[in-house]
Amino acid sequence: MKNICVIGIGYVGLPTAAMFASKGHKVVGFDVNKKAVNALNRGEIIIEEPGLKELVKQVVESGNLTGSTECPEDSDVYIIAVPTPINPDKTADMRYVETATRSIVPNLREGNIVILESTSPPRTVEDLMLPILSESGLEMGTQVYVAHSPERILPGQVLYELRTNSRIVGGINDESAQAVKALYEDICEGEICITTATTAEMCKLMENTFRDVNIALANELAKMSEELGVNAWEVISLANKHPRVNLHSPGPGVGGHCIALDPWFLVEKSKNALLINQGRLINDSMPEYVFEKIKDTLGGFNGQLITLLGVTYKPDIDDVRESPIMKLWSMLKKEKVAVNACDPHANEKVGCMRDVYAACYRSSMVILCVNHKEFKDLDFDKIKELMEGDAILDTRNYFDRETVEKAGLKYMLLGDGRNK
Ligand code: SAJ
Repeated sequence: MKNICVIGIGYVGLPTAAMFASKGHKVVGFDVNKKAVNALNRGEIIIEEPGLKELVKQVVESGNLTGSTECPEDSDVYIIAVPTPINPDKTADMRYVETATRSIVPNLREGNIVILESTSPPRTVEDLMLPILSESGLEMGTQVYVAHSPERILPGQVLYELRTNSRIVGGINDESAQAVKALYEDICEGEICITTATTAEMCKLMENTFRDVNIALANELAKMSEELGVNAWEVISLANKHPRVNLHSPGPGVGGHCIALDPWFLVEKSKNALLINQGRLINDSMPEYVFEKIKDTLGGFNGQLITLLGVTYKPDIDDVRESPIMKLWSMLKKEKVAVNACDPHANEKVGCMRDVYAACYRSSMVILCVNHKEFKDLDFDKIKELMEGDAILDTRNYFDRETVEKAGLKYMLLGDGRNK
């Protein structure tokens, strides 16, 4: 059993803390967010993640997990899982990692383990963390073990993936990597691969960058398809029958605090990240591409009401961070367009409507932005009755064209250039 301090009890830190606590470790979730810490000590959570509420309640009641706004003094292991946002100029904002690292130094003891889980630019462990940790007077790698072990968990299935995904452990030396591997074997049934800290940083970034560049390819295909008179979704479906082709899906943009941000860490650090930079620009162009499509369909904005179905960054979760739909919504607000934004999952402070049909009432155009399960099998006859206009724009290939058209509505699909 070890005393573990998880610094940052957010989307990654809290599930990780709960998992270690469920294996008998004594875990303290250290966070500056008093609301999160107080909720934790009540056995509650402030994020939506299936199964997490029950697990947190169980380990808090067992006494193995507590929250604190102070860094505990007697930890054996420190896991840093704080945000690594991007500045407006697309450079990495590493202040939270730096602050978290500094908070460890006064309590650091021989034999301690320090793990960076936060997704970070290459060389963060070597160039940012080690000089700070060395202020303790202890020798890194022999008296204190240091590693980077990025998470790969998919929001919405976090607890399952924490347990089953393979993990990369990148140590500043082999002793560090071995010590951290032994620790993660308590919660991870997947393969645990050993490497260097900087290689681990690069792996994490390349995993998400691979996805972002492939989504950009799909978005570029959508634009080309509208230009050339084909349906991008049909091209993708047929091309993916090739055994080694996996075209991704177009959409109204790429959101989330990972795919939309991580590639910028490489653009900042390498002058060779040209394709990666272009991919980000293509994906970030999609909210405006959809905005222009709305404007063209309506023949300009003249007081119409518009309905956005879904504002989170992906289906069936509450997270709106970097959501492209939030960008689209603010573009419409800037043009003084009346918008009913409907989302059954977004947290209440976002200010969304919850009822689809109320959101469609007197609407000139309904845009399906996020394929939440609640938007499947809608009653389009009822929507037709409620709307003032008849335009339905599907940005996710989620609705059935025939069903929509049978109700007397005009169905448009992002990336479908047929019937131009
Ligand atoms: N998206 C598309 N088209 C696609 C796939 C996704 O437009 O074909 C959009 C989604 O709508 C969303 C965004 O991309 O706005 C990102 O969605 P996602 O499900 O791909 O990514 P995340 O951020 O929920 O999770 C990713 C995962 N990384 C990979 O799949 C390589 C997850 O494993 C990581 O742990 C996570 O980022 C992270 O925390 O880094």
